[in-house]
Amino acid sequence: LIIFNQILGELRQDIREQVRQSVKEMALIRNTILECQVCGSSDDSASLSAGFHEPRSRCSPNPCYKGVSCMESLHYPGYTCGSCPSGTTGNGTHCRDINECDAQPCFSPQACVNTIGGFSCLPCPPGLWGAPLSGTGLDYAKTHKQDCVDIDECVDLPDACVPNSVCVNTVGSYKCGGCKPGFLGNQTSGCFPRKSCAALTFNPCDSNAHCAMERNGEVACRCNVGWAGNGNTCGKDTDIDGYPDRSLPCIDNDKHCKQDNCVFTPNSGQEDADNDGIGDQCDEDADGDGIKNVEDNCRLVPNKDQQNSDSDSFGDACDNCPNVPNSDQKDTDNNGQGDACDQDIDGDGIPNVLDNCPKVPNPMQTDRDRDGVGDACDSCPELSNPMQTDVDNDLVGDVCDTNHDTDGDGHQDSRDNCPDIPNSSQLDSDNDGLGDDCDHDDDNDGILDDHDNCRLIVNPNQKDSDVNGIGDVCENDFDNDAVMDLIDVCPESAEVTLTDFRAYQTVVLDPEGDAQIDPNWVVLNQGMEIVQTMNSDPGLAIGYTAFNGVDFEGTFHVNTVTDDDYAGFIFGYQDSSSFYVVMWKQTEQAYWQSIPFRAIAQPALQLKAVKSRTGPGEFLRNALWHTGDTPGEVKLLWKDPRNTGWKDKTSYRWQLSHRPQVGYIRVKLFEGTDMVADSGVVIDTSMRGGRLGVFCFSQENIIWSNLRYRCNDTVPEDFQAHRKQVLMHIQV
Ligand SMILES: *[C@@H]1O[C@H](CO)[C@@H](O)[C@H](O)[C@H]1NC(C)=O
Ligand SMILES: *[C@@H]1O[C@H](CO)[C@@H](O)[C@H](O)[C@H]1NC(C)=O
Ligand SMILES: CC(=O)N[C@H]1CO[C@H](CO)[C@@H](O)[C@@H]1O
Repeated sequence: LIIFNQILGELRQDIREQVRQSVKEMALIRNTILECQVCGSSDDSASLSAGFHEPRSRCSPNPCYKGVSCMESLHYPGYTCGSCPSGTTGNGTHCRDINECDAQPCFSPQACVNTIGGFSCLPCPPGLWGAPLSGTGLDYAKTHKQDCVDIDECVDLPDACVPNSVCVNTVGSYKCGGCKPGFLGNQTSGCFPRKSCAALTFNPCDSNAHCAMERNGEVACRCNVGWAGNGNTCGKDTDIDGYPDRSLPCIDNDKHCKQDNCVFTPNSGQEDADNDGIGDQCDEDADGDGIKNVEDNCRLVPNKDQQNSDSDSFGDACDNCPNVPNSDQKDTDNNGQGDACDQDIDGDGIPNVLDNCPKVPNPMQTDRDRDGVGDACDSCPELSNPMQTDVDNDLVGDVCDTNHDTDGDGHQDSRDNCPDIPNSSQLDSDNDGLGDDCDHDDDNDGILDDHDNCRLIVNPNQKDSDVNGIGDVCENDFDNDAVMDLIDVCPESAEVTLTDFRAYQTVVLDPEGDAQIDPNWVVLNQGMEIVQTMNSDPGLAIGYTAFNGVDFEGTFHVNTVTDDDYAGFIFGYQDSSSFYVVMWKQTEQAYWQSIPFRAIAQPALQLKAVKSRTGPGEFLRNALWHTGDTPGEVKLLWKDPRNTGWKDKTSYRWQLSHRPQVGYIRVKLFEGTDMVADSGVVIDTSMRGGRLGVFCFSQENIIWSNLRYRCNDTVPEDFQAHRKQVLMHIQV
């Protein structure tokens, strides 16, 4: 207890001590405050305690930079300032703006806008897109960057280019190109679906017409066989020569809407010498001189006097050599003076007697083999052959004729510009000796064919302003032959432009026999109509143009009731032993000469491949007559099972498709508007292309009218179907 009391006493002493201490301290603080003059008295502090003189605050008014906090301090000067606001730098009392743009936070230096205490970036430039950026402080500016990425206008702007055209995105912009494949037009006019007959919402064609696509993508209407007109309006065309029986109310004044001036006899040229509205072909007095054609020695030139100074059948008024008999009236240079009386037949300035090619213009007279026959007309320009014999009528002289033709296109290897690729047309656009078909740069402009937007015309710059994939220099005339593609029968061959048989080679198929006379060919309508007037031996008139794939059509009409013999047409002609013929007879008949063998003709329309060992002569003559195979001469590929012959004074239209690259042949025959025969798909590769012509055998007064050929290498759809069928047959 004594110890407890002792401890208690010490504790009491301690507490007293502490109270005395605190009282002392309190007094000291009070004195300090009282002594304080500097602080002065504020209203607030005054109200604190009425009894004291309040000291003034060092932070009021705020001595720091605007917006920076102030804290009183025991140290001089009695306050401290907080740190400068972000975006500025300094000690708190004084703060300076930082230029964040120095850190280049924006897409471009020019796009950065420095503000007091921060920065902001201008929006991305046109064509680019990025989120807006602004901020404060260097650190922020250094760690953030305005991102502007390219806008793909082609995707994001639905109307950037006209619909269905090519849109090309570029950085910051875009370009509009041509129309997409399958569309036609441009950025101004718009791009519209390439027309197609199937897609027409409104059929503009006559009910007797069909719709066809032109090369330029336009839709055209063509009257069906047996109808004529402009396609929008068609009328019956009994003689199938392209002119309707009655005039048609066409709005475009198309000449094919005018009434046919010979309704029942084909005359595709509508020739009318006396302008009496009746065509020469059916006008009993074509020149209107009062003398009927059959008696008139000038059928087309009025000559009442019938004067005829020489002994040929042409009166002076229409005789191009009035004083020299010339029943052929041939006039090679078309100068109005017949060859028989022309001192310079070819008009090359060199008189016939001195000219080494009297019938082919060659002012230079070049003659490499010095055989007296100029190169221009020499069938063997490098081998002497003054006689120019050419037994097989292939225009290659016998001495240089090898008949060695690896690819079967009718051009012997030594003359074939593509000896291993069948190419009858021998087209060589750049004249480099290499045919287009084995030349990878047909026009020699350094741009390979597969990439050349004008394959046949030199255009190294490939300029294509309307971006349609066809170069400017060949836009409307692909082969540069001055005939617009629209009417060009061979838009991709400068050598063939329009159907024209005005220049032709005659081939007599029985030169030995004199059973009958040779045919007499008359060519009308700028080469689109041929008339044969004589009852003759078999003969051909063959155009000089050689074709690969071709479509060939024409109207066939026997304009007499006399005789009942053969007539037809030729394709794939390579020489007088190698060609295809489509021939037709009126009645069945055995040939009157049974030597060398008996030949029986049936009336059926027939398709024959002639590959003759003997060539022109009795064998080939009888083999042609015979409806059947004659080994070594003729193969009958097809005959019309109806076995009916042609009718007098009736028009028939044939349509032939020949695609030698695959051996496809198909012939259709129309009588009036009806198809009466169709060979179906016939495959034969004996002739890989060749020339076209017409054929007659003992029949007179044949008209081949409204002739039309077209280059066409497109293999028809029925070819594949046919192949499948044949294959299945083989498998079974
Ligand atoms: C666009 O096509 C229209 C109509 O075919 C034609 O008149 C115009 O010249 C073309 N414009 C250009 C730039 O090719
Ligand atoms: C070319 O032949 C094909 C197939 O036979 C045919 O469809 C097309 O119409 C022909 N082209 C021309 C321009 O006649
Ligand atoms: C056999 C044949 O026709 N061959 C080619 C000849 O040339 C044309 C065009 O140049 C090609 O399309 C043929 O295929």
